[in-house]
Amino acid sequence: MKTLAPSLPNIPWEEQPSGCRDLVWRYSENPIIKRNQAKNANSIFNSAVVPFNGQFAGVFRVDERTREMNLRRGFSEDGISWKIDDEPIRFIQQTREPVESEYKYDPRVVFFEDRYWITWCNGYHGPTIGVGYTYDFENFYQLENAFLPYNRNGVLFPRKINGKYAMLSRPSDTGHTPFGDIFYSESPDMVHWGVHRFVMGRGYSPWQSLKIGAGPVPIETSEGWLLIYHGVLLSCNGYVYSFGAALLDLDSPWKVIKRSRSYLLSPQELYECVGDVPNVVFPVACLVDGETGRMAIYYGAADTVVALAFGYVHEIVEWLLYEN
Ligand code: BMA
Repeated sequence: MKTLAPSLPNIPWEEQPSGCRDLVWRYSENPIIKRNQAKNANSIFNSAVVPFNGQFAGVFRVDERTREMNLRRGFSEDGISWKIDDEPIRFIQQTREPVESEYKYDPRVVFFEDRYWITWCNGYHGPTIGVGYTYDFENFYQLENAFLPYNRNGVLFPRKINGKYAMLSRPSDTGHTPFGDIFYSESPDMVHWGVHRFVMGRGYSPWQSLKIGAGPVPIETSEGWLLIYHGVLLSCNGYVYSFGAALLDLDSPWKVIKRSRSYLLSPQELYECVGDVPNVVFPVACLVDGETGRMAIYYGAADTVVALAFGYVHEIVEWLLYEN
């Protein structure tokens, strides 16, 4: 089994606590980002980070104290301690008719070809998938929305597949969406999306019975794309968000090779269970060291703070293939 990702020797890392048999374990100093550590922030969560110039950069979901949802930029030397801007990112519009979005949230970021691509949930008569890019984390450009409303959790693959850009997404509604399955779409130019395919649906096991959605950018391995995804169940007290993993075919990612029946992480710590939205772990970014297979998973906790968890790509893939 091989992880086909570049090496990242300075990936944030903490060894598995002794006696812990979980495939994914939490950072002992969680949460790494507090709700109010940027100006006027009500909460900072569901945020995306990438390696940048030997250090790290990110696009953060910062809900303002007006409770408006927006994206801000941040930088870090070690991937753990972050400095987040005072103001939202102002995208330079490269759309045919510039339209300010009503809100922005839940970003994903991935570097490929020559730039950092950003997708997010963009308010345009309801939620849909916004697409943009930056070369330098100074100037940010926005393209057309990928899909018609309503859609969320748009996640790009880290390279073209069969010569096309490829994206996972989760068609939704205008509210809190009591349903949801993952679909695949492709594009020749990052503007026109089509050739839609069903990937996988809710209901495979109870933790993912209500809806599912793609999490971080898929990780390429010799056995297939490793996708970390969130799943939701409805309890008598509301939605409970956990996350698990799936393995998708390398050339036809709408074909699921294996999928987890058990979750990898569910809300159990206080900072995951108490906050603006209780009982949420929501993964959106994953740093990977191709050399060692180490993974650092960034997830939003209780829609309030950012937390970190660790694991090994090969252990999760082997568990999916042989044990799950
Ligand atoms: C989803 C999104 C996420 C959020 C989750 C739990 O619909 O709004 O941003 O983390 O609900 O509230």
